[in-house]
Amino acid sequence: MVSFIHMADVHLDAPLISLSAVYEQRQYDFRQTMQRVRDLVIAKQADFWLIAGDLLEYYGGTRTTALFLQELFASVEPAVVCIAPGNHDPWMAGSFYLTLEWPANVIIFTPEWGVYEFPEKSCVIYGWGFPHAHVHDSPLADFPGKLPDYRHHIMLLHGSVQTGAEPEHHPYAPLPLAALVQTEMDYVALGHIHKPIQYNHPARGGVFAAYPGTPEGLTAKETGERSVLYGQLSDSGELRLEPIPVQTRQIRRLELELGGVETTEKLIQLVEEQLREHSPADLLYVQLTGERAAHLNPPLELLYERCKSFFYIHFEDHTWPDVDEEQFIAEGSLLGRWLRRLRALEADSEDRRKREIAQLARREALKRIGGNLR
Ligand SMILES: [Mn+2]
Repeated sequence: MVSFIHMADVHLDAPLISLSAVYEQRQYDFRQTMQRVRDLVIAKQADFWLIAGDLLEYYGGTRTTALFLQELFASVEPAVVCIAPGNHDPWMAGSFYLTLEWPANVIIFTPEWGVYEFPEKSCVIYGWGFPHAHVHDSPLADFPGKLPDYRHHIMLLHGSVQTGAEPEHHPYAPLPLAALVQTEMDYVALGHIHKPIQYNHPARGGVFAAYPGTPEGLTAKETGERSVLYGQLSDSGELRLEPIPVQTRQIRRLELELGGVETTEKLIQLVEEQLREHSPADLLYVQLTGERAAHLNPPLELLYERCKSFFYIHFEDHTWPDVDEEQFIAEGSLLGRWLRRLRALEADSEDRRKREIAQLARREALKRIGGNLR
């Protein structure tokens, strides 16, 4: 049996747009998550710690974080740490992969396919790394083939699996699913896609390739529990794969419908009730939605002040003021003429972006009008 912990896309030292106020703490979170993964490698006595790229940002990655990794990796010995550089941490001049001396139990794959044999485990690990950020050809075209005389074959790779259903037209390191199948691996440990995806083998059935997703939410979209994959390959070649949550904090998105709320006090009450079930340690993205009373402009600054106990909270006002536009337009007042022009602008906009801007302007107008209604 061989076992592994497979992770990808932790993106250490990445710029965190919109999180500048908590940047240092958040970076510490990401490193703590790495420590949690390290603890898992040790607790499971995994043979391999597979890291499928986008580990430490090439641009912005710091020496101190690289040294943190160096120490972390040394601490899992005799487990072997395997890294396949991705588009955010390519194997190129100036990378810490080349400038630092890594512990003896660390393998870093390069733009030339690497094949590492572990005879005592009857296992071979194959891998490839990005030479620079913009690779748009399949690295599988140069795959040297699988070695004979070994029981287990594992591939580590950063790239975009292509099943034919992907919307992306110019993917990074495209990996046609059929070509992946042809490599005859027992398992392909993938990185690049930030959500977990598993691929079944078309002939054998069962999972043979997977993306673990990010271990710590990087963008507001990466909500909920974030995991690494614990894998066991039995001597008969059967794969058991188990996601294990490792995140330090969870990102949560919630919608708050403001219909029927007419006073700031009611609004605060509603917000506080809804937030009660969430941990103050999480990152919350709250969208205020629905058609709301025209005279109540959501007082966001006040909400932020009231929600200070949360590690990070972001409010976005998507409500629509319930001003009777028709009536204003029919009256022909100055405000009515303003609304009519904004509506015409919206209707005449050719592309989506212009239409959205016109709509935002109309919403802003309604806010001003609504705020002054008696
Ligand atoms: Mn990537």
